[in-house]
Amino acid sequence: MKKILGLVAGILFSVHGLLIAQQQELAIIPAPKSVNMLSGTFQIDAATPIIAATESARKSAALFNEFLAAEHGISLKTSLIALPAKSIVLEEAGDFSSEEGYTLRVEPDKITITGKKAGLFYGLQSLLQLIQHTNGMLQVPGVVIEDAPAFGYRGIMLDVSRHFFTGDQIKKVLNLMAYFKFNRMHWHLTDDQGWRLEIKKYPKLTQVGAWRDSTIIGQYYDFKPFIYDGKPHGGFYTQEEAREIVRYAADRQITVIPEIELPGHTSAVLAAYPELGSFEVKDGSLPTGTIAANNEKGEPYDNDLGDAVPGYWGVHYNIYGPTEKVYGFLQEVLTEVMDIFPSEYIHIGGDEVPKDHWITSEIAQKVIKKEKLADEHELQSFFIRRIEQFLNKNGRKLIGWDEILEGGLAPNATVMSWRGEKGGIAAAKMGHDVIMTPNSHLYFDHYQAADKTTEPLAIGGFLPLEKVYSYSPIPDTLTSEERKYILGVQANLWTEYIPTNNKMEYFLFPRALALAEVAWMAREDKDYQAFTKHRLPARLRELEKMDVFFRIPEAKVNISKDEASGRHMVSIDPLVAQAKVYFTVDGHKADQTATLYSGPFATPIPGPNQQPLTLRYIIVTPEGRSSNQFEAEIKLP
Ligand code: TNX
Repeated sequence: MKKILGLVAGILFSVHGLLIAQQQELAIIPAPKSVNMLSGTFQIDAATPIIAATESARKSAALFNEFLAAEHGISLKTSLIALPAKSIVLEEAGDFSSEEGYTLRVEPDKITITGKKAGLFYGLQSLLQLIQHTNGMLQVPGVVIEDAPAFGYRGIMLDVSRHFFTGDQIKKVLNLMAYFKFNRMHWHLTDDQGWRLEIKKYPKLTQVGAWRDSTIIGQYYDFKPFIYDGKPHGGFYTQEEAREIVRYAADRQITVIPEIELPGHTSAVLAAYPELGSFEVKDGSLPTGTIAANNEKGEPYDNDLGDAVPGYWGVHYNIYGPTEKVYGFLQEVLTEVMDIFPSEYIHIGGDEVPKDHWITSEIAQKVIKKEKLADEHELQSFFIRRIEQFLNKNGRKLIGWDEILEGGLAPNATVMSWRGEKGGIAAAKMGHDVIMTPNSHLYFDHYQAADKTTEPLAIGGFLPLEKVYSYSPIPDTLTSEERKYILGVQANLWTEYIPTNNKMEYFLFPRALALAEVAWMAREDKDYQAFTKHRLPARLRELEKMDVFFRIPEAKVNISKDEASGRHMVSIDPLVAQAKVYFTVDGHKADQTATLYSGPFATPIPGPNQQPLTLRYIIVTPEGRSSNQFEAEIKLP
């Protein structure tokens, strides 16, 4: 009897072990909150119906089908009513406990996803990530997943002003964002270097403001004076195209938040309408002594004298005048913006506003006196409050960069904390909502390697994957009451140095996958080792099939001493599944002529007083893309 019990226990134990092993094999990013493996698998084939009774479930089913067709070459039929056949059932449950959460149950004869509208969509994304192509069959392992996000705001900001990107490229990114359960796309539509949204009342915003003659080349400090490429650059979205993006995003449970910068970052606007600046334009020109061709410090914009949309970066001095004319303009612009974007939030920028023009502007100084404001900071706050009142009256909420705290925060404003977490902490303590997007951890325009010469030109900084992953949006210094104001996180992709689609994808991925886990998972559930062991390699392999030009990350390299031989053992595990590794240990270049890695190897026999050796390697993906050459030091003996 004892023996039998022992045997049963043994079997149970090994089944349990197997389930745990499988559990770790699931490659869903972001990893779900709770996973329990079941035995058996569900096989998807062309005869498997999707049962979807509600309209939104059918919409999500259609998108699921699009993905299946593109990646696995099959398309399923959707039925309104349950069928006797084994099927995928979408149960839209109005009383489900969470808006975005879902339960996904996979059994050999039935897959059931339960949740509200967004939850069903997310359940389907998880299901897509569970599908394994084995022996020509599409298999889904038996499992029960219960899942819900840690944060309600999971965003990525795309700057389309510094460089314009087509609607198709925006859609490609939206599609990927949805797949990893992001729900906000913050669209930075206006800045000094280009205005990108058609405004019917002010056609020159795009006729003039969307185009520049030339763009600076290289890093900002590479050439003094600057060198320009001599190529016109520009573009904009018609209102119809913007609406199409909004719809496309909404189908994927993403809200598009438009940003219309004020009162700074307005050179493109003032190139089109110089009378909206802080100085009076008389007879088409500005007062003498205030004009500079290059818009240097303290100089107003003068369109007639050759100022145009600038093609160089940095903080510009042009700002709106605090006038009724400007408020009227902004209200008309925002009215058109609100009509296109149903988003509750309207982002008004508010960052990096040098006050020099207001200091020397008679118009601005008069307002300061009349309104009894202490200084130009209070004038900015006064300006933003006017805009907030207008947005609130129209049922919208104002969100701005953390500089909107300076001179007094508008009463209902939400703060996007970018200069670290300071602004976010201050706002939360004042009872304002906060989105964390610190430039220490979430600026995706920063370099991905410490040695900048190995990477494509970027703005600066160093933001490796692991650092993104390590971020936690809730500062320890906040009380539990104050923590509730931290609504979530966002990465910002500024595009001064990102002019192509490939480069956009290179800077977004794989860092966006790390951010997906930061945004979705509870802090205590995150685990970088688990993330990089199986989930990331599987997803990167898939991203390659989806034609995403992600950066191929450094492999996991482990160097440990083998006590018996006194030599070191080196293992190199790439973070792209099925990728090849070629390496050298002789200090010379690694390319595809080098040794093909086939498993852990012993380091060379050390000579007397052996100096450390350098391991060099490259990673070549299954489709043949090669990584940068990476290095690691091997200390001997
Ligand atoms: C600061 S972050 C800016 C942007 C730049 C970015 C470059 C913020 C609100 N303003 O105008 O593009 O740095 O990293």
